Amino acid sequence: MADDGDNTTLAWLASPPGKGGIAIIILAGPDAEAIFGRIFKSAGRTGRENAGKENPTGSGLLLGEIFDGNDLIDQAVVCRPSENVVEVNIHGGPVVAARTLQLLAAGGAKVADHPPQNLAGALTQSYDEWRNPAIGGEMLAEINNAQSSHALACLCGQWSGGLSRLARQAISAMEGLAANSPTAGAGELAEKLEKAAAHLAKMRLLLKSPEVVLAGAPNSGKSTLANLLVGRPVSIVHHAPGTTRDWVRQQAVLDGVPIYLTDTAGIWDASDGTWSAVEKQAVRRAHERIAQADLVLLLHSADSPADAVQNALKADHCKNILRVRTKSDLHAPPAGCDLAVSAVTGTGIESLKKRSVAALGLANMNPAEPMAFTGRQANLLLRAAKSIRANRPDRARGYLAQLLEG
Ligand SMILES: Nc1nc2c(ncn2[C@@H]2O[C@H](COP(=O)(O)OP(=O)(O)OP(=O)(O)O)[C@@H](O)[C@H]2O)c(=O)[nH]1
Ligand SMILES: [Mg+2]
Repeated sequence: MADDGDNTTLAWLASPPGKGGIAIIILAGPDAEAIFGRIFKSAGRTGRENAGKENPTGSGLLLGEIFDGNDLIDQAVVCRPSENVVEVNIHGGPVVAARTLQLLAAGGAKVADHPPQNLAGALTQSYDEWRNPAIGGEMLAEINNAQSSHALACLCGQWSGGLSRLARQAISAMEGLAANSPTAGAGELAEKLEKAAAHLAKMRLLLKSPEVVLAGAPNSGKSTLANLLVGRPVSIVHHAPGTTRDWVRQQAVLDGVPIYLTDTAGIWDASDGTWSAVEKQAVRRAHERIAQADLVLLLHSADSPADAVQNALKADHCKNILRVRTKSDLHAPPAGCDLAVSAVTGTGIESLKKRSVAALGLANMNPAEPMAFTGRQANLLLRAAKSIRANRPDRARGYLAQLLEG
């Protein structure tokens, strides 16, 4: 089946690339059994009655271990769906899958980038416009990074619509055009491609889950707000200032956008040398998290002002700061304060989520809109746009075909 018309034995990763629970590797061809036999030690057919039996053969599932010499690589469940085909199920970390493929290659298998029938076939047989294997492969590689349904929609929309549809429309707009001839509506078309490329930074931020850090003076309500946004009591809350020492980082979803939210120790001016050694470390660790933030929510309340903290943040080179007045149920926010919340009554929390997403530049992302999510895609879109503007539809078509098909 997979011997490419000669006597080659192929090995390929049949599960999506990237992190996952299990990885499936298929070995197919005349030497499949021999190559696999060199790295696999069977522990017997699965099922109590077969445990410990030597070299069980035939159909059914085999449990065993994969070795590189004396080094144990992983446990594996193995089956033979047909003659000369071995299906190997191992744990899904990319390192284990890569090492297993390397071992099979060292044993004589040819490692293929994708199944012989090609990834497009694996994704769908149904619609021509869905045969975009390069974008589909990149989507599968990124899919585990999409940590909310909105992020998933923005990613998956590019394969079945968005980016793929735009590229197909652009190709058909240039169908049959000779080299050095202008494309109708060239400027508008090139702009659409450039716009799709410009979305790369946003898509990367969305897929990595931005780092949002809660900062403020002790007792300003950071931990209370962290617990509310995460949806469970992840940090200790107490009326005594200085409760949080080690920072606490958890996933949360703000208005559909997945983020990592970090609650930090309260920061205050200790120029009088009143910090204890532990407090000093806690504040240093808070600054470390703030320096890496995509957005800092700087909390302040009537009893915990922000000015000293804001000065302290300057050293962290933190540009994206949203000032949030807390405990609005206890003290009415001062005039001119445009973002006030109460973690007790919930007032202002929805507005805080929306403002945070906007401050991250991730508001109003429409999953149907064409958006590049890899550097390869953005690069090809920009090249295609440049070619269209230079009246080279032949080149532009080539770049766009490459975008879709690899
Ligand atoms: N009424 C009211 N009390 C709040 C609100 N937010 C926090 N508090 C109270 O303020 C006190 C301090 O809250 P924390 O969330 O522990 O404050 P923090 O900023 O994490 O404090 P440190 O960890 O010490 O820096 C607790 O008694 C909370 O119950 C709020 O919105 N309304
Ligand atoms: Mg705290």
